[in-house]
Amino acid sequence: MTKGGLCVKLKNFADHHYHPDRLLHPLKRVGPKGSGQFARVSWDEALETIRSEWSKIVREYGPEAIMPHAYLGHQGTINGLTSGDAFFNRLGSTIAEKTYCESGSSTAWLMTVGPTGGLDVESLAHAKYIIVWGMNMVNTNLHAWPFILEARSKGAKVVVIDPVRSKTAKQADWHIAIRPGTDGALALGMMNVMMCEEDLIDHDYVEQYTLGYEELKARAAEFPPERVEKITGIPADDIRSLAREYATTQPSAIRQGVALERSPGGGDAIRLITMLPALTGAWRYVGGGTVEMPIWEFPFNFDFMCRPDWIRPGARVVNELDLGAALTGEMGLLPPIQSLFVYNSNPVSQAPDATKIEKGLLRDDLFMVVSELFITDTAKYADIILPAAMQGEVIDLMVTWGHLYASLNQPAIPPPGECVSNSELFRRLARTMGFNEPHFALTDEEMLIGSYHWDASQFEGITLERLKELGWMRLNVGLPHERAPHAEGNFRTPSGKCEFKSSLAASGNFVAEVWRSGYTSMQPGNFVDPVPTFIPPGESRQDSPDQATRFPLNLLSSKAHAFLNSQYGNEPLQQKRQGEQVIVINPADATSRGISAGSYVKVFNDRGEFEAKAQLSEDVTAGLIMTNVGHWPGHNRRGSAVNATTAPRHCNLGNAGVFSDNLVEICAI
Ligand SMILES: Nc1nc2c(c(=O)[nH]1)N[C@H]1C(S)=C(S)[C@@H](COP(=O)(O)OP(=O)(O)OC[C@H]3O[C@@H](n4cnc5c(=O)[nH]c(N)nc54)[C@H](O)[C@@H]3O)O[C@H]1N2
Ligand SMILES: Nc1nc2c(c(=O)[nH]1)N[C@H]1C(S)=C(S)[C@@H](COP(=O)(O)OP(=O)(O)OC[C@H]3O[C@@H](n4cnc5c(=O)[nH]c(N)nc54)[C@H](O)[C@@H]3O)O[C@H]1N2
Ligand SMILES: [Mo]
Repeated sequence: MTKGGLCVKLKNFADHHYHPDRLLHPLKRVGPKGSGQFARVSWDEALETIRSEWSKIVREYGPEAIMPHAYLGHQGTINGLTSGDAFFNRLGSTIAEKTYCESGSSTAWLMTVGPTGGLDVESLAHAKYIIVWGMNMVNTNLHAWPFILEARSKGAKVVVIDPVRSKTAKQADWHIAIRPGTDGALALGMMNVMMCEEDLIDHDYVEQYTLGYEELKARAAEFPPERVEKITGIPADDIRSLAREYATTQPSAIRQGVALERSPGGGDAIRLITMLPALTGAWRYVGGGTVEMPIWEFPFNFDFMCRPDWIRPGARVVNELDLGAALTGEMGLLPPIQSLFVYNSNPVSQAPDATKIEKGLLRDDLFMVVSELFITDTAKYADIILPAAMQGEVIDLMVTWGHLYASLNQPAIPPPGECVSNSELFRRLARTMGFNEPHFALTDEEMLIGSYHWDASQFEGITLERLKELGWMRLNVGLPHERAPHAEGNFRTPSGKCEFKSSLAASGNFVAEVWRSGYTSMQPGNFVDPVPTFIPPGESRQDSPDQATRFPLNLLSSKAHAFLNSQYGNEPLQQKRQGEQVIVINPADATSRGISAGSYVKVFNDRGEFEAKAQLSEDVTAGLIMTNVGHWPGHNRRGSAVNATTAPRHCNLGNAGVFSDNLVEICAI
C-alpha cells in the first residue's frame, strides 16, 4: 500500500522499543499523587493490590464505581479499541463510551450508506475531480497521496477544503478556506446549486438507488449560495463553481477527514457530504464516490470481542470525553468513580478539558491503575503502573483506517522485561478476579480467530495461516481498477438505498456499537432529524459573539507530523523533527496584540491555558489560530498543551469530540 514508504512518525520505531525510559516492570506509587515517585513491585503484588482495592470498592459502592478508560494506543484487533471490553463487561464496571475519534463520522456514514468501505483510496488514481475535505492528507494519510498525484498527472483537479492552508492545501489546485464547523452548510449550498438553481442531478441514479430526494431538495432550498457565503466565508460564486465542477467532472471523488466531526454539527455535515456522490451518480464509476473509513469491509465478530451479553441491563455508560466532570464529581455520578483503569490512552494529553481531568486524578480516594509503555502525563498520577508490550512484540491483525488490506503483525522480538500485551493483561486480571469463563483462557491466536467471521465473502481466501506466510492480503472486495461498489446501489442501509432521509434516525440518536463495548444505545428522546441540516458551531465569532468578545480566536489543533497522537512525543529524534509547540497566527492578529514572530505567547480561555511559540503566517486567516496536538504536556512550558483549552462537548452524532469548536485569546508573555 505504501509502496515501501514509511511514515515520518515511524522512522525511529526501533529506538522507541529500546527507549531508556520504557517501563519494564510493574510499579507502585510511593510519593504523593502525581509526584511521579514509584517503586518496583512484582506482578503478583500489583495484581493482588488491584484485587483487594477493587473488592473493597465493589463491596462499598458496587462495580460501577470502577471505570475503564481506553482508546487507540494499540491499533490491532485483540489489543486495540475493543481490547478489555469483555473483561470490564464481566466485571460489571461503568461502560466507558470511547468516542475520541470516528464515532461521529462512522455513525453518519452508517446512517447514510451503511457498513460499506465505499471508494477505495487506490481507485483515486482513476478520478478526474478529487475533493480532500477536512483532512491534512500529506500529514495523516500519506499512503493515499500518490494515487491523487497519479490522477493529477492524468489531468484530475484536486480541491482541498480546510480552514487552514495546510501542507495538503498548499499542494492543491484549489484551496477553499472554510470557517471551521460549517461544512454542512457548504454541502447544502452545493446541493442548492445542483438541485435548485441548475439541474446537475443524475435523476436515473437518484430514482433507483436513493431514498428521500424531495425532502433533501426542500432542505437544500433553504441554503442558496448567498446565504452559505455568510455562514462559511466562501464567496457564493466559488460555491457555484465547486458544485458545477464537482457534479459535471466524472468520476468525482471525495476523501473525508475526521476533522469534519469535530464540531457540534459534524455528524450532519458528514451525512450531507456522504450523499453528494449519490446525487451526481459518481458512484457509477471506478474512482467515483466517497470514502470515510473503509474498516466496515472487515467482517468483525463484535459479539465475540466485546461480549455485550455480559452487560447487565441498565448498566451505566459514561463518555470518556467527560472524564474530568466524571472524576471531580461535577456529573453527580452515583456511585462515584472510585477507581480508574487506563490503558491504550493518554487522556491528560488527548482528552478535552485536561485541566479538570488532572484535578480529578489528584483525588486521594481514587484508586488508579495505568497500563503503559512510558510514564506519560497520565500515568504520572497512577497508584499502580503495569508495563505494556509494544506492537513489534505481539501478534495481532491490524485493522485499517485508509485501505482494504488485512495485515498480520507478527512479533519481531519478545517483549522486554516483564511487559505484557493487552490480551495477556486481561487474561491475568481475569484470573486475579476469579473469572473462570473459557473466554479468558483463549490464546492470542484463538482470540484472532474468534474476532472475525472468516467465512464472510470479504475474507474469501484469507486465513490466519496464509497471513502468517504473506504478511498482508487484500480483502476480497474487487480490485482498485475495477471496483465501483455502489454502481448499482447495493447500499447497506435498512432500505438498501443511499438514505437522504434516514430510517435509523427515527429510532433516535445512536452510537455505532463498536465505540460502546458492543452496547448499542438507541436512546429515545435523543432525536436526530431524519433529513440532515446545518447545525452551527457552538463557539465562534458568528455564533457566540458574547464569548468571542473575551476569546475572539478560534483554535484548531491538527495532528503533528512526527507524532501519532501523543505517541513518539518522547522520542528525541521525533521531537527534533517536530520542533517545539508552536501556535500559527495571522500577522494581523499578532500585530494587534504586540506578538512578534518567535516569541512565546500564552493561549487561554476559561477552561485552561498553555504556552507556545508564535509563528506568524498567512496560512491561517485573521481570527483563526492553529497548533498541533501530541506534544507531551509535561515537556511543554508550564506543563500543559492544547487540550487544557478544549471543550468536553459532543458532536450531534456518535458523541464525538468537538476539538475544533474552541474559542481562546492569546497574549504575549
Ligand atoms: N502524522 C500523523 N498522522 C496521523 C495521526 C497523527 O497523530 N500524526 N493521527 C491519526 C488519527 S488518530 C486520525 S483520527 C487521523 C486524522 O487525520 P485528519 O482527518 O487529517 O485530521 P486532522 O489532522 O485533525 O485535521 C485535518 C485538517 O482538518 C482541518 N480542519 C479542522 N477543523 C475543520 C473543519 O471544521 N472543517 C474542515 N473542512 N476542516 C477542518 C485542519 O485544519 C487540518 O488541516 O490522522 C491519523 N494520522
Ligand atoms: N485537541 C485535540 N485532541 C485530540 C485530537 C485532536 O485532533 N485535537 N484527536 C483525537 C483523536 S482523533 C484521537 S484518535 C485521540 C487519541 O487519543 P489516545 O488514544 O489517548 O492517544 P495516544 O497518544 O496514541 O495514547 C495512547 C497511549 O497508549 C499507550 N500504548 C500504546 N500501545 C499500547 C499497548 O499496546 N498497551 C497499552 N496498555 N498502552 C499502549 C501509548 O504509550 C500512549 O500513551 O486523541 C484525540 N484528541
Ligand atoms: Mo483518531
